[in-house]
Amino acid sequence: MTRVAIIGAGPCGMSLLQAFRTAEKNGDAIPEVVCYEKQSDWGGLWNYTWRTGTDQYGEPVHGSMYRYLWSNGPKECLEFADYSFEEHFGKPIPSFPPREVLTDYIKGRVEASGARKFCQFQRAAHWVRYWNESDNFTVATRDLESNTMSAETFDYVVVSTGHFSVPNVPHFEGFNTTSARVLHAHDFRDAREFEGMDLLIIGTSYSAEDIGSQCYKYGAKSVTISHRTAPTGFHWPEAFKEVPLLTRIDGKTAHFKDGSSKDVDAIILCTGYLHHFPFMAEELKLRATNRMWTPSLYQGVVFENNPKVMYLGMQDQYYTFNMFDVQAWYVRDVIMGRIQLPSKEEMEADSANWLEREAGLENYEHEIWFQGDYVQTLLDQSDYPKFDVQGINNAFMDWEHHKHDDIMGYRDHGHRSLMTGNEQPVHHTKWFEAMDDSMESYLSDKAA
Ligand code: FAD
Ligand code: NA7
Repeated sequence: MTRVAIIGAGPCGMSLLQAFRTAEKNGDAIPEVVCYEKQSDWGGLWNYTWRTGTDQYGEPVHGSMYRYLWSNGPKECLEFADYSFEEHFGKPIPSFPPREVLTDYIKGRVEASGARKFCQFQRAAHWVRYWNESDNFTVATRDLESNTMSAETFDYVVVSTGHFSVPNVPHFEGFNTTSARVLHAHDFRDAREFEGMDLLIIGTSYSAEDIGSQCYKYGAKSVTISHRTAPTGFHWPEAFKEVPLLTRIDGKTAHFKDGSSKDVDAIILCTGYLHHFPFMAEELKLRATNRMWTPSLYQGVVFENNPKVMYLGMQDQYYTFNMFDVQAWYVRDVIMGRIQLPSKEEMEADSANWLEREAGLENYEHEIWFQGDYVQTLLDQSDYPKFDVQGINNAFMDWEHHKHDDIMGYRDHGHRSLMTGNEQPVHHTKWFEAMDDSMESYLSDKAA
């Protein structure tokens, strides 16, 4: 029997588990599926942990999520086509749920389908190697509780370990001597730590805008955002300032490229993450950066150098959970022989077309339509329930416009579900004033 190893049970791994389980429930003969997850539960980054650094078993802590995280895009853009929010919560709910609510949703689907039986938790993949002669893989894992290694043989390996966990940590002059607290976004947990402080953020992407906004919401005195390429351009409140790149820090005084300076109490490096797969043998390792098209992955998922290795969710993400689903359904169908892969040359030629298109993307609108086209391409190839990709692209456009109009208020809008067609309500409390991020508060119709 064909054996499939899935490494990581975050949203991508869960999508693939759901894909196999759906086929199984339809009466199809599925391969033997084993999913190794190093945490004690599925959910990936969405499982909040206070831990940073290494965990109780000496493994690197995976989590980059922080307390009080609210979805940074409308939930209508990430909704599963086979399991709507309304099905899960029993009613329409507002569009930008806090972490606990989204976690409940993604876990709810796989709990209901019975996919847990495929998973082995607290088991970290440590080594994957391919054998030419037998055309299969050895996957060595460590059981974290008993601290014992074991190895099994598989015909396919799917890597779904994410790429927003291993921080990209640049060095700036003065970091070794400053008394300001210096940390990467990966280790940021509770915004209240920065109450009353002058904060310096390096970077201008999602982590920078969200951590900066959140620290301000929870009482930071000022937020200075330092850019390498270009300022964010959002209409920030007065306590914010955008400055060019940090050149050095003397004591607590940060100096910037334009000659300006600012005294700061803490520096948060929102400088992105590394694609890092230390457990993969050299020739199986994806070498990538966070961009719209990932070179060497046919259809964004199949490793061209060895098409029995697949990587899920490796591109920069506007689309998330439903893109992971269409990727998972595609990968499942390749493994089950329903989709035939072309020759290596044809795969490379197809990727070259996407790469050429990626090179012409000039702004976020282009990127969203590009990713929408990619999602549609995969959607057309499997029996994943069809959904309105253009409608989702348009919801993303509205969301981006709301952000540019009011960065502190974009979460105060409701969007329309593209899966059920229903308008979703506006949350009872404006995001900036909503300090209670519990599921109970979010799902109730009025503030407590
Ligand atoms: P992950 O969620 O990272 O899951 C990977 C899993 O692999 C983890 O469970 C991990 O424990 C496991 N793993 C890793 N290494 C091993 C190993 N060696 N052996 C076994 N298991 C292993 N997306 C949104 O849609 N909306 C948001 O609001 C949003 N906010 C975000 C905020 C932050 C701070 C970050 C970092 C990301 C955010 N994202 C958001 C994007 C996020 O990447 C996706 O939502 C999603 O979590 C990606 O799923 P994944 O399965 O690819 O990776
Ligand atoms: P991103 O989106 O990869 O952005 C990384 C940012 O870091 C980006 O603004 C980069 O600036 C900046 N960067 C990277 N290296 C440096 C150095 N050396 N110096 C200065 N600035 C640097 O990562 P995020 O963490 O924001 O987002 C990742 C996910 O987390 C996302 O899906 C969210 O939902 C949450 P550049 O523009 O390249 O000059």
